[in-house]
Amino acid sequence: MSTAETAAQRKHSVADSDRAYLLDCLKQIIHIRAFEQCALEASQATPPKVVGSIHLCAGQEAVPVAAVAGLDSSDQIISTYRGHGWALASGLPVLEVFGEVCQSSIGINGGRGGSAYLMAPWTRFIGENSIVGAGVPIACGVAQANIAAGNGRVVVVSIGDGAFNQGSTHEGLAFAAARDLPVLIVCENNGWSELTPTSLTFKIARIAQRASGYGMPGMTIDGTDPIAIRDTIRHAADRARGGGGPALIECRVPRLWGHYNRDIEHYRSKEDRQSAAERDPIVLLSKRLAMDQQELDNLIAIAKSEMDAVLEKVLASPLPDAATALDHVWAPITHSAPAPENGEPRTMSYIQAVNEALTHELETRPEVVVYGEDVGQAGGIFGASRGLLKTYGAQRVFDTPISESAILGSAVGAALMGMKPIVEIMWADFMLVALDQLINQAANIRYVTAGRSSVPLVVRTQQGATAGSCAQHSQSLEALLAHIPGLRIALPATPQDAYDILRSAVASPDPCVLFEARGLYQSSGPVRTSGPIQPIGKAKVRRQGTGAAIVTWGTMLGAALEAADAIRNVGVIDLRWLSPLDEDSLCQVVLEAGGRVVVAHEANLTGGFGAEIVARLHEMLGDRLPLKIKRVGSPDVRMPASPVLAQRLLPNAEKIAAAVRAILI
Ligand SMILES: Cc1ncc(C[n+]2csc(CCOP(=O)(O)OP(=O)(O)O)c2C)c(N)n1
Repeated sequence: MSTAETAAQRKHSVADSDRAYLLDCLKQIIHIRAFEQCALEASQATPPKVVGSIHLCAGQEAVPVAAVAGLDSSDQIISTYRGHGWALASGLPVLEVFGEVCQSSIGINGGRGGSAYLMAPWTRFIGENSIVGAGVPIACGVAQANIAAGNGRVVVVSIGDGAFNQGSTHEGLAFAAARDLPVLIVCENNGWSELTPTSLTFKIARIAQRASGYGMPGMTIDGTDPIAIRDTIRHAADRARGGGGPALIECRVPRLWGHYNRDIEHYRSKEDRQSAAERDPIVLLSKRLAMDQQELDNLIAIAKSEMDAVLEKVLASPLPDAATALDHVWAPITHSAPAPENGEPRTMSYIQAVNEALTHELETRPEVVVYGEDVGQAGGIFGASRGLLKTYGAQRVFDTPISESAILGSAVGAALMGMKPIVEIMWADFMLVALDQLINQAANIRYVTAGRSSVPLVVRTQQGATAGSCAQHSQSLEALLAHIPGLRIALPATPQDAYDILRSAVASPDPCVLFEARGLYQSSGPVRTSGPIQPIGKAKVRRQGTGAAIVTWGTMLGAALEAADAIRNVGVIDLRWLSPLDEDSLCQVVLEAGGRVVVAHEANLTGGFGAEIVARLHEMLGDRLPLKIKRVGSPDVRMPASPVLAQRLLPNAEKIAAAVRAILI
């Protein structure tokens, strides 16, 4: 049989309706390949025209192209760092995508995201993620927002096979399944987890087998076949849109090039590379369409020269303006005066005040949702959300799996889409298993998108040592998060502040973490619930005094006041917010106290926020007056469960008073 006859026969074997679609897919795949080829060459040029690591998707292009074909035009996409193909298939302008890969001012993020963290949440392409698995919980939150909006959208989150051993992937799958979220988890299984074959790290034949463990359908398909991909995605998307919940779609793809641009693949056999090359979707599709080599070469050459022209334009565009490097870490703060207190106060406990604030926000803001472990039916283990599920329903107040990454990550996704999630992390210590979603995700988004997007979520947690609490339930962790640009941090210490600060945090355009004080939950005091929202970042002078000043926050406020009462003329300032820090009030109090300062906090001293206060006071006031400063905190040990041992370590009124007396000598 002649070659011509074979080609003719093949032509007939593809239905006419599929032909146009497959040809279109082939052209898109060639377009993406040209992009990746150009980016690779630019990164290998001397000197390199693209700096840093880039992760290219050669061999995997059919997945984004055909998945998008199976989706509705408003469905959304989250990809990994290997996401250029997804960005282009989603319709982002090629110049802006290439500009971002080159960290140029014309990049979609003005060079702040780069190749591996390109973000465009204002489009259907929400963004890439450079943290393996992190996109899955975020997709859950986007899906929550879609359900709340009733817009019928589905979210696709694409991850690699290696990512299926990542905790946040498991948590996201569990969360999506528990809530029947319209999320499609697309696994681009290229057989490699960076430099390691994933066969070494899985004891299952197909990743999609995992799906049944979560109670969702799982399919394994050929990730080079645009028809299989489109149809599987379309079917799963229709099911999810109809309330059927998430699905896991494993697409088997070849990885044609290395893990990243400088990967020489010394660890990979020739045979493996060869068998990947045979599965190149360009080769397979052109054969399926019986395209002759000349026609294919022409398409490739045209795409390459178009892409060279794009790169040229990018390289001719200005670099980002270095003067903007500090912009968009946080939303600007308007320095208004504290709102006047009005209305009659009612006496209530700290935890009741939290409940009142949650009630107010749910009542007045339809975008607010309140969730976490035990938050719904039980009303929170401390009672903060008691009664809220009954009043506001299970779409707005609900229980989650024990999945802190999914709780925080879904809050990121929901906030990104305009919701106002208020999530509870039962104990601050538990936040440590999920810090990625706060530090790598929430804190970055405003900055990376140059202020076009933000994630104004609120995390409520509680901390501190109480009688019998063990080393894993007693830490004071505020310094850890106050270190992170992009987050707002507060520590309410009175019932009134528990109410006011929560309401201010909900009004804040930036992510806020509130460290409440478990030891104070049952303490009572007057609370005005009728006043306006207080500005964030305002300290409160609790005692006036010119002899010395105690600077404190959170659980140490009571001890500081007791210490001040024991000595004449000692001022106390309760910082309340560590970010933003009220430097003006701090300086004023310290100036009034003649530079004699005790900084008191429950956390241990090394790297505690007290060290930051001391450094700032020296920088701000060191040349105006002599400073005499002492810090009081826990020593650098782990916290024992025994109250006898713990009391020996924890700061208290006597220790603070002793420090004040020492600086008064
Ligand atoms: C949480 C986390 N751990 C490790 C890494 C380093 N890392 C980057 S890519 C990668 C391999 C991921 O493999 P896979 O999920 O299969 O995706 P692929 O790179 O093959 O697309 C690793 C380990 C990371 N970025 N994030």
